[in-house]
Amino acid sequence: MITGNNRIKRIERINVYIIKLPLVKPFETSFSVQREREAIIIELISEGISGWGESVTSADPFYSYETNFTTLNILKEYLLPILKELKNFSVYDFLNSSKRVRGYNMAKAAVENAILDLTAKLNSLPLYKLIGGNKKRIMSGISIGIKSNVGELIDSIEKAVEKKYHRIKIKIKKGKDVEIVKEVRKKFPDIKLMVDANSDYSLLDIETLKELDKYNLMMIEQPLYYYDIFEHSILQKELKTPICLDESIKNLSDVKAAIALGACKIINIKQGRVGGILSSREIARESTRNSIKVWSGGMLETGIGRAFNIHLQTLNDFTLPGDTSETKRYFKRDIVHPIVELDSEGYISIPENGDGIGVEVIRERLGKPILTI
Ligand code: OSB
Ligand code: MG
Repeated sequence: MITGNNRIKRIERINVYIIKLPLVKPFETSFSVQREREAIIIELISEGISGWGESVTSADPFYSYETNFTTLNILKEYLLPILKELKNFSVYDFLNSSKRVRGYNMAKAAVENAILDLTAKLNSLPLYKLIGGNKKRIMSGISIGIKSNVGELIDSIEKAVEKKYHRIKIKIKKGKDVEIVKEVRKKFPDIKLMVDANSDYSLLDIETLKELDKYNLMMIEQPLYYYDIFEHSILQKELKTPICLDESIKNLSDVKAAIALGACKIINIKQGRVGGILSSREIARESTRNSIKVWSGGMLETGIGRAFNIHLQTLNDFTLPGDTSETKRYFKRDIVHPIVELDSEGYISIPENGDGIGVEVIRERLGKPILTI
């Protein structure tokens, strides 16, 4: 388990890459249609060993106000210079020294992740052991985007059910909600099903959201605007279906506020959104202590970011299936191997191809660094 004793002498070199991977299929949410994953990848080198991290930001500020552009700026001007100054340091030293930079959780998480991968490798440990996880495999889940017609959606769900995904999430937005859920339920009365609105509704839509109570959904993810923690507490009192917060939760303080207000019953922890793996672990602990269930979300990450999500889910507090799907559902060609695949029971095994994140980065696919420090 990671302690302040897991120290790194110094970071000798830092490479930052930016890559674009086309998505196998466009991914439509209430806020955008995404056709490619543009990812910032960080490589930290110490004693000849590379630790890797990926920023979960995308090009546009539609999910979050952090974007690839803001991440690059914060990395270059603040976080990487802070990191370069540290000597004989632990991940906690980096987190403390970067506290002065307010916000930018996704940029901070990318660096924290790379430090954790490097720390694990320097200590010859797989990442999940370093962070105190102990599952041999984790559950899978799939997030299916908005489709142009219900038939297409039903086909996608059919395929996911065949693959044995442990739960299916469908994206909804205003006007593509109750009728669609009704059709899906008619076709699949028993599957574990949930919806994600990505903040498309307001309390004015309460009647529509209450209609969703009829369909035995595991949860409704982020129905209201991203900063509406209080409004979610009003909505939760009107709904039988649990609310799951995603965009609204950026740190432990948000979790405490959500719990105190009764704003949700479930939290989608995206490690990038909350500032990294260690913050996620704290949030998961606090949630469990307060009978709030958690799961790990995804941001269409490449195999690097996905590996962190998988290791995170080996912690016992992650009791619900997350948004971790097979690689080939996102990309034809990922930047790591091995790729993520489901076993015959729909589980995902923990990558252990070497220490740390346990996946090997295919360097040729990264191209040249856009920044070297
Ligand atoms: O809201 O969970 C979300 C993807 C991009 C941005 C936001 C979200 C998502 C997903 C897909 O739902 C999760 C994944 O499969 O990685
Ligand atoms: Mg979501």
